[in-house]
Amino acid sequence: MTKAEIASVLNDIGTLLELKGENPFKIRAYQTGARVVESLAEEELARRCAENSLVEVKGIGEALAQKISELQATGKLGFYEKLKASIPSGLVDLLQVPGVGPKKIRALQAKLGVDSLAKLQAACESGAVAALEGFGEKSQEKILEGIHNRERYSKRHLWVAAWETAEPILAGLRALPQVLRAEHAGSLRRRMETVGDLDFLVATVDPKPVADWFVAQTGVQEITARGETKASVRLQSGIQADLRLIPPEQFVFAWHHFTGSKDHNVQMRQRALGRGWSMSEWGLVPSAGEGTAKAKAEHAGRKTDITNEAALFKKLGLAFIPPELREGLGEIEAAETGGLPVLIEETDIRGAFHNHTTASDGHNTLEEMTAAAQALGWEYLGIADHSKSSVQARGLDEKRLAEQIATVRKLNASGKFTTHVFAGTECDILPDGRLDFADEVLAELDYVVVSVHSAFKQSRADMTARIIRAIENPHATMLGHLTGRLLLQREGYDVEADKIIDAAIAHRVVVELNANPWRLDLDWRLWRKAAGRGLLCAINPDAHDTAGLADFRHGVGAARKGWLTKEHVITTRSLVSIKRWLTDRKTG
Ligand code: DGT
Ligand code: CA
Ligand code: CA
Ligand code: ZN
Repeated sequence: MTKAEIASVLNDIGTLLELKGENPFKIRAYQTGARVVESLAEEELARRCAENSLVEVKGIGEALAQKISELQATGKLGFYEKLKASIPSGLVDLLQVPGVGPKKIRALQAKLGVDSLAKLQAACESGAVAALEGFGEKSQEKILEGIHNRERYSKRHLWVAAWETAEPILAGLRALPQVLRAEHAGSLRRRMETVGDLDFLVATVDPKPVADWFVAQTGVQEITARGETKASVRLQSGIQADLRLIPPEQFVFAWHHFTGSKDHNVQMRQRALGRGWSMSEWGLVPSAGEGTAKAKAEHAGRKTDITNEAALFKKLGLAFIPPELREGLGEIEAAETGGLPVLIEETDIRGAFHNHTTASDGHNTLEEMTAAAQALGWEYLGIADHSKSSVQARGLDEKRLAEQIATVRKLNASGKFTTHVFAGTECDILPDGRLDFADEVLAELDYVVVSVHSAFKQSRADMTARIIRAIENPHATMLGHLTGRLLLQREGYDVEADKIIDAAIAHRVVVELNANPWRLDLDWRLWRKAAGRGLLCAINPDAHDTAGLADFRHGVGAARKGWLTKEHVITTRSLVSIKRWLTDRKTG
């Protein structure tokens, strides 16, 4: 097991022990153990397990050392399995409701007999939870909302998870001899931040063996539909996948149709009708005369001059519309008048500003992160570790920050890497809108990302005023994850994004597009208008390890969906230009 996996098991054990009401010292020992394991280098962990020298590490006792070694060597732990088996699974499910921790679960079980989500929901609906000591109306409402969100969330999947499931299936389809062409469609192709189900399209004249393969592939849990031209399965990961088998000459029409979105399709059909065509997944047929059914029959199977999507759009007087833009949000009008943006590409990115190191809650050192940035071909890497108020993330105080700045300057001077490192901070926005560091401390940095990490429950007006106050600080360069949302886990805090965007434009503060696939914050839906008004974007991976830097790609996907061009995104600028911009901002 990797150290991250071991740490996660130790944390789980802590939570389960808490659920059982075990001794707090014992619980804390596992939580501490998890943190210690996280902080070790992967090699050191392996070596100490092999040498039996884990006990020498501060925070790891005899019993814990033995368990860590067992996990490291075998990937299993008997103690953990027994512990899990000793607790009803319904009780463990309750942990997924936001705001419901082990302590509350114990109270709910003891006083109301709640041991499942269904019982918790019923207890909330009857008002019994509100009447419990330590709960109240507000908390009951929040729990109910959490249960409802959980149902809503569980129906969708994070884009990256869907992509990782879909890629090998697509490769498998493409390897079949009967498959002339295989493609993704649906929300995955449109790069929605979450995906309901996977849609695969195959061009073939021999559909049966392809469908046979699809429903028999490893990972299929259940076949939900099986026909001549269509098959649907539920995969073990819980995601559903549709396969559609299309005659080659209709492939382009089907691909366009099943890419969607529905709104885009409706508008395309209207446009086609206005030009005398009836458009469907089968093709384009003349809409005038005897009726479409007859025309359809005549045209079915007939060769067409439309063999790619660009030709299909052209037939309707449109420029090619990239899939990310097909949401029925004005892309057709833009495609008619030459107004489509030249969307930003992954290769345009030259650096990023919001990244962490082992100095705070990152898992790789400054040098490791810089080497990884260099491997990506980046001209610069911004390091923005947490500030002192983010205690749980081991935020830096003034002294450690000063040391880090000196280390960064030295690293740049050493010429060890071609990638330049900018010294920054991810400075907490305190509940009243002040920043976590004094002005003279912030002045020493190359740039400052300001983010909210506390007091999420403030009112809309308070949260908006708080963030605007932070933006007004002359040292603020960039605003981190504007809403704080975690997709499928937590709604963003309640803010007036428009007002914040206005303030950012007025104060020349960049707003980040946080590229962590759980965040993608600020949302793509808000970028087009904001950028049109002059807001600058920074695509920031918010990397906590070297692999996390590659998340910038998710940011580029979201930026494309938000109609952003290279010019809207400062992290496409060269090092020279960024340096000039930062200096200019500080002095002007
Ligand atoms: P999802 O799966 O919920 O993330 O979203 P999609 O967009 O992948 O939706 P899905 O899988 O139900 O259908 C794939 C595409 O097929 C959809 O984007 C557009 C097209 N489509 C499906 N149903 C309809 C419909 O009733 N009318 C029109 N015009 N298009 C449809
Ligand atoms: Ca879909
Ligand atoms: Ca579907
Ligand atoms: Zn952050």
